[in-house]
Amino acid sequence: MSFTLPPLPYAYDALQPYMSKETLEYHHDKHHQAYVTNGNNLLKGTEFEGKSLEEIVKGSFGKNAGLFNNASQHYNHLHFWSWMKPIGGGKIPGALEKAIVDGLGSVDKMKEEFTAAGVGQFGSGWAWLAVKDGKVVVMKTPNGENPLVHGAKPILGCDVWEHSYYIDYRNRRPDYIKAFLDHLVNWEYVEEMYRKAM
Ligand code: MN3
Repeated sequence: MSFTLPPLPYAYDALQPYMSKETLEYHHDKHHQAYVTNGNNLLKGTEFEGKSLEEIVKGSFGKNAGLFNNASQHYNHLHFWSWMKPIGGGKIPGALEKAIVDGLGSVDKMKEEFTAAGVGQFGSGWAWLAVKDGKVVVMKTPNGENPLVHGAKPILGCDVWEHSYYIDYRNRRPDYIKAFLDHLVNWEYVEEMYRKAM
């Protein structure tokens, strides 16, 4: 299997004003494309050829840093585009909301912890909601790492690399994460991943 870059699931200008056309053009067409191109080059001739993306991410972690970084970022970004939608945020589907309340106390508490994780990730990385030991937890990871390599399953991730927000928010990462949670998250897709993770 080789990596391919699917088109965005919405128009480049569909997430405005919270995420601009320019950000999505750079982030999807340049950054994500680079992970796909580099990942395919690094995959050639390795034991991971023919494996699924998830198997490549888990198997290359700690063994083949170049391949891992690109494969993991490909995985993260594939989901990241679907974790957002036009007029997102809003009501969280019931079963997922219950799991969030069970794991983290309340929806407000979840948003607070998720924001703190994203703001507190020094340098590049991701803030996550993940399922670990049957519970919804908040995590943060550096660079391209994701919960899959830390014994958990990601159900929502926010890219806090500067390329994800600098054009629209400059240095205001907290404002970007707030806009992501309040106006961009596709909670139906989060719930779909939650169901698969349980
Ligand atoms: Mn990115």
